[in-house]
Amino acid sequence: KENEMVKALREAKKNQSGRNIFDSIVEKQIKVDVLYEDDHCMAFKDVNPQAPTHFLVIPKTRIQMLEQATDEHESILGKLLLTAKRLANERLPNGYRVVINNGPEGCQSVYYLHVHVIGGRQLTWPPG
Ligand code: D5M
Repeated sequence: KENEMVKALREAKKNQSGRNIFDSIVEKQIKVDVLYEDDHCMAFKDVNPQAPTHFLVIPKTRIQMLEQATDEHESILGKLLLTAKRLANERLPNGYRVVINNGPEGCQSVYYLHVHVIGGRQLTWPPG
C-alpha cells in the first residue's frame, strides 16, 4: 500500500515537471487553432470548451504553474493578461472570465501555465 502511494506521488511529480502537450504546441509539433502569436506568447482555442468562446493564452517559455512564477516572470505574466484582455475585448463585448487553475485542488490538468478566457454566455459564480 505504501509503495503504491510512493509510486503514485512520484508519477504525479513527474507529470508536473516534465514536458507536456503545451510544449509540443509551442514547438508546432501539434496543430491547434491559433488566435494570436508573438515572440512571447500564443493564444489558441481550448479543445474542450466550457462556453461558446474558450481560448488559452500561454507563454512561449515554460512555467509549470502560477505558484512557480517569480519576479523574473513579471513581464511575461503582464503580457499574458494583456493579450487575454485584447483578444477577449475583440470577441466578447458583454464580458468574460479569465482563469488560472493552479495545482490539484485548483483543477490544473496541464502543468504548463495557461490563462483561460471563457465567455459567450452568462457565466455563474461561484465556479465549481
Ligand atoms: O486546463 C487545461 C486545458 O487545456 C483544458 O481546458 C483542455 C485544454 N487542452 C488540453 N490539450 C489541448 C490541446 N491539444 N489543444 C487545445 N487545448 C487543449 P487546466 O487549467 O490545466 O485544467
